[in-house]
Amino acid sequence: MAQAAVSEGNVLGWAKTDKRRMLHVVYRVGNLDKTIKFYTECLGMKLLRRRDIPEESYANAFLGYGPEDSHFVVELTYNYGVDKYDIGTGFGHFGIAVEDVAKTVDLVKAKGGKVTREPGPVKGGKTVIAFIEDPDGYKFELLERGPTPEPLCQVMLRVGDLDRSIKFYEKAFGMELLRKRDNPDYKYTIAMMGYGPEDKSAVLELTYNYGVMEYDKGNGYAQVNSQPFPKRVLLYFRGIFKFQVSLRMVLSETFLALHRAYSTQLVSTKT
Ligand SMILES: N[C@@H](CCC(=O)N[C@@H](CS)C(=O)NCC(=O)O)C(=O)O
Repeated sequence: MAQAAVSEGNVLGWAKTDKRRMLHVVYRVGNLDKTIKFYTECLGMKLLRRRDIPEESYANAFLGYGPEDSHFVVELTYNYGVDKYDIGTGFGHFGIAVEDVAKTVDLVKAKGGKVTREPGPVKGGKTVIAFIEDPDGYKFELLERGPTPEPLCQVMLRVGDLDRSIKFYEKAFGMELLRKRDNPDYKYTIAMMGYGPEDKSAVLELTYNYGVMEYDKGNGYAQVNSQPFPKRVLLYFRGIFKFQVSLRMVLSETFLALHRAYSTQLVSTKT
């Protein structure tokens, strides 16, 4: 197989040349119409696309702040008849950049939404934030920032070994460590990983809470899709979080070696 001889250098090289970016964050919701209403009315997202797949008993809706070919978007999945999911503890929140957190919180309250943390400076920092919950209980952190091309700016995941995770996202996905910050007063460290600067593109915010090695995945949050390739497979990192990557990449021996090293699982998918 030609791809079997690909070196680690080449695997990492693809990340620089294949126009990789975070495409979709995929998760399951119990009522598509209710979630679409909340995201469009309270968070200012647009409904970009909706499709029903009755033969497989599910429907999808794609929402975001701009077209899918240039923006990171949410991909909601509704499975017929399932109205409740367990979000688990590994998924943290989505970050949304807004120009006025207090105003957004007022709007969320006016629409009957749930605010779990009132606007104010983040503990140990200056950025004004607030936390709200969508109809399924997925948390959104509102971050006060100036205008940005990518308001859907973060996916926060909790990890049990930060350095191992950083290496994994660098090596398996070609992401860069954009920033790392320890917050000893509140006993956590965060690492921002992604394909571009934080103010212009969406990033993964990995959070390590001192001494916490294990989290539950639940069954609500699914995966981040990166790589605009037609043939993709799902990749699990230590059985917790999934990423979709190209089949070509997965066929390389180096990539498989990375998998063994990081105890990931591969699962095929139709999309
Ligand atoms: N123990 C926290 C650690 C992460 C954390 O505290 N993140 C900051 C945002 S970077 C936060 O949520 N602060 C809450 C606040 O300021 O009220 C967790 O796992 O969510």
